[in-house]
Amino acid sequence: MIPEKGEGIESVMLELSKLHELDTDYTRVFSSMCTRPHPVAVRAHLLYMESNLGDPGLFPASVEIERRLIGMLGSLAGGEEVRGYITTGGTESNIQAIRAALHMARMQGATPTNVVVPESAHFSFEKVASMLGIELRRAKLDEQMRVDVGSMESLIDEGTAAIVGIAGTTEFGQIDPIEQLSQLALEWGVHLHVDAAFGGFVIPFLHTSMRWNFECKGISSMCIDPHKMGMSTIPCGSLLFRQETLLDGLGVDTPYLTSKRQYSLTGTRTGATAAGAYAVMRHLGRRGYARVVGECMRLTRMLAEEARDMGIEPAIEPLMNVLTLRVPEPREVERALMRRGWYTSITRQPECLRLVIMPHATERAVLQLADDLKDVLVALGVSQSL
Ligand code: 0PR
Repeated sequence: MIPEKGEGIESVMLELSKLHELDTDYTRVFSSMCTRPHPVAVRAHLLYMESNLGDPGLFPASVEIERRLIGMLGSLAGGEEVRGYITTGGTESNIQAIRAALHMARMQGATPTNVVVPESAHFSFEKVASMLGIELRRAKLDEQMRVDVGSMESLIDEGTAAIVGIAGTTEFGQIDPIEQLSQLALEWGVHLHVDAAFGGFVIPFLHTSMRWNFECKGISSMCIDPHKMGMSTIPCGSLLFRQETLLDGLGVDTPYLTSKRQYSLTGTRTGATAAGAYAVMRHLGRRGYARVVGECMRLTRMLAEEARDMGIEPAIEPLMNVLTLRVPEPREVERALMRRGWYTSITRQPECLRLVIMPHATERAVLQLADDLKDVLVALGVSQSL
């Protein structure tokens, strides 16, 4: 209830500080794809706290930051000339990418009815389907948890508005065969959207020759989230299009505002997270992110090694900083780890213990987690010989 008589600032802040203690400190969190924002992102965010990109004429500085940020994200995504905007995260980007694809298909005289996604697609695509009134077709995965291109192709028909590839799947950290999907998109003349919400700030810094971005000519749109491995403040995602006409399809007239068209899903939207992402990308640069990703990968491999010493194998050899372990009774193990203060999660199919090794992870935490995992497995009687 809103109080009749207002309270002093200090007393309100005291109440909030106490409440804040309930929030989880990231130290023991291995379940999240977010992390502590980089301090420079926080400073930039605070500086641009008042800005509203929903009324860009009032906030030209934020408009310029967004333009530069899209340019930087585009270069990360292998496309120098991309068009796009800063979203609230992967969910908004996925919704808008498919909306743009539907719009384009209709403009070309088609009657789009479905979108084909890998079975590993993030649950945001369920929202996409229900909001846009289209059918979601799910293509099968191979044993490495990558989408099976044959299965994908078998689901495409004349009603297909778009196909989706995932560069960094939520559950297994797998990368779909984007190059082959790109071929498929070109052959069928359909929109290919690549969801790199998580992988966009990881894959460019791995030693891999895998092609995953706009260098593949069949890709029409991509999303990359600065608020995940980009170490920026929440909520910050991005939607990138190869062609301006796709972005145009999202536009609505905004007659009484300082700009006459708006392309975002939300109306009022902060410029603060764009400033945060811009600041951290400028500050870290490619080398800084390479160091961060390198350390996450070192710890991921260390944890995988520790698990192997316990006789536990990963479901797939980790390509990114997501480790999925084939532990017996994963739900029991997750609960037991929780009782020891560790936040972990479980994959759906197959059920594995899932650990995301984010930039807040330390070697100390990883080794303690490994020790606790060993104890938990012994206590549950699923491993006697440790
Ligand atoms: N695409 C992929 C590949 C994702 O992994 C996610 C989110 C999204 C899209 C949607 O992004 P937004 O949540 O930013 O809209 N993946 C994480 C997940 O669902 C999000 C997350 C992050 C969950 C931090 C928990 C958490 O503590 O697991």
